[in-house]
Amino acid sequence: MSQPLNTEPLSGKLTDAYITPNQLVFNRNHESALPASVEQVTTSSWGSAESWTLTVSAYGTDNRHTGSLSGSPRVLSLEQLQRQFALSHVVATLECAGNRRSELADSHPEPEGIQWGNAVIANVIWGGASLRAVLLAAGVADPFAHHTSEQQSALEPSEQSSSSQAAEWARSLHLHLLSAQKSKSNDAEQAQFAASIPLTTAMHPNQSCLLAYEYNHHPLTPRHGAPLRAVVPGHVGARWVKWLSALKISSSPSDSPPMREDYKLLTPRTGQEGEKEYADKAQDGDFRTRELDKKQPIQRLEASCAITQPAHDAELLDQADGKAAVKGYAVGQDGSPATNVWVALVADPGKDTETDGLLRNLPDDLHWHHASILHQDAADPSQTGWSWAWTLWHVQMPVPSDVTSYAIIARCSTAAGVEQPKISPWNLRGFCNRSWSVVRHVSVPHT
Ligand SMILES: Nc1nc2c(c(=O)[nH]1)N[C@H]1C(S)=C(S)[C@@H](COP(=O)(O)O)O[C@H]1N2
Ligand SMILES: [Mo]
Repeated sequence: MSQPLNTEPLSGKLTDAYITPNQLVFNRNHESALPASVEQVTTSSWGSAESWTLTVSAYGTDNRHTGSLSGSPRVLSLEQLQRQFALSHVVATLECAGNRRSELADSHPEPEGIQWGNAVIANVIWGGASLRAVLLAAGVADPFAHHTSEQQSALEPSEQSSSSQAAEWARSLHLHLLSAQKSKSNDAEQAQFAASIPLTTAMHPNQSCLLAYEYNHHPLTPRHGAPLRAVVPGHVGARWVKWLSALKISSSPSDSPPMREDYKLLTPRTGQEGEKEYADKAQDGDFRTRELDKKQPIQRLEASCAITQPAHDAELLDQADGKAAVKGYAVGQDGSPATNVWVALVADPGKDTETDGLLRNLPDDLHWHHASILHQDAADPSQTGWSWAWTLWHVQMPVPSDVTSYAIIARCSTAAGVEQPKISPWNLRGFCNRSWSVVRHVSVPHT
C-alpha cells in the first residue's frame, strides 16, 4: 500500500516570496481507506466537480435559529456555491500543528509523528465562498447581528449582544466540517476525516472563513482539497478539511479521529513523571485514551516566528562587512498580525547544550536587533486591525570577530502585544511548538 502524500519545501526557499507559490505549498494527508495514495486523489474517486455537493444541516439545536435548515438539509452544488455567492479572498497562513516538531527532539524525547522542520506552513491567497454568507443564506441566525464594528475586535459575541437570542444560542454550538475522504476504518461516520470549529468562529465577519475552490487565483488542485476545502484562518491546518462535502451545526464537537484522538496536547504532569516515562506509558492504549479524554482538541495557533536563513551548521563565507543576513517568517495570533521581530546572537555553547538550556541561560544584557519587516498583509491591517497572513522579516546581524560558532535567536510579538513564548511545553505528539526560533552552530571561517 502506498503512503499518503506528505511533503515539506526547503525552509530557505519558503520565504523568498510573500505569497507562497502553489508548488511550494506543503502537502499533509492522513491515511485513508481509498485511495491509498493522494497522488491517486483524482476528483473521480470521491465525485467529480460537476456532481460535487455540499450538504448543510443542523441537528440537536434550537431550531428557531436555524431557519430553513430545521426542516431539511440544504444541498448546494459546487456550481450553485460559485454562482450564488460572491468570490471572496483572504490571505491566510495554512500551518500544520506539527510545524517545527523536529526542533523539540533537541531537548526532549523525539515526539511521535513526521519529523517536520519549520516549513509546513504556506501563506496563500485563498478564494471561495464566505462560510458566514453561506450559513446566513441557509437561514442561520447571525450571532454578531448586534455587534458594532468596534466590538468585532473580540472573536466571541459580546456580553451585550448575548442579550440577543442568536448570540446566546450560538455560543455553545459547533460547526462540523466533513470530508468525503473516508478514514482507515471506513464503516462509522465518525471515521470520516472531519473536524469541528465553534459556530461563532465560522460566523464571525472578521474571521474570514471560506469554502475555498481557488488558491492564488488558480483552481484548487485535488491534492489540496479540490473541489472544495475549508479555510479556517488562525486555526491549525487539521481543521482546514479538504474534499469538504458537508457542514453540520451541532450541540457537540466532532468526535472524528482528528478531533478525539489526534490533535491534542498530551503532557506529563509536572513533577510527577518524566517525559520519557510518559512517552513509554502512552504506548498503552488504555492510558492514552484516558489522557486524551482529559484534553480539548487543539484549535487556535499562537504567535510564532522562525528563522529560515541561515540553516543550522551553516558556514557563512561572505563576511566582508562582518554581518550575517538572517531572515524568516512570523505569524500572529487571533487575527492580530506579527509586527515586531527581534534577533540576537550568542556564542554557541556547543552540541552538549540543549537548545532549551541555551534559551534558559541567555545573558541578561543580550542585545536584541529589531528586524525590518519585508512584507506584511497588503489588506492594510492598520485599517481593520485584522490580518491572518504571515509577516516576512530580515536583519543584517553584526557578527563579532572573536566568535567562531554562534547561535541566532529570533522572537516576535503581535500588533495586539502578544509575545511569542520563550519555550513551549513538550508534548507527546510535538504539536504547537511556538518556542523562540534558534539556529545553532553557525560559523564564520576566520582567515
Ligand atoms: N480530508 C482531509 N483533510 C485534511 C487532511 C487530511 O488528511 N484529509 N489533513 C489536514 C492537515 S493535518 C493539514 S496540515 C492540512 C494540509 O493541507 P495541504 O495538504 O493542502 O497543505 O489539511 C488538513 N485537511
Ligand atoms: Mo496538520
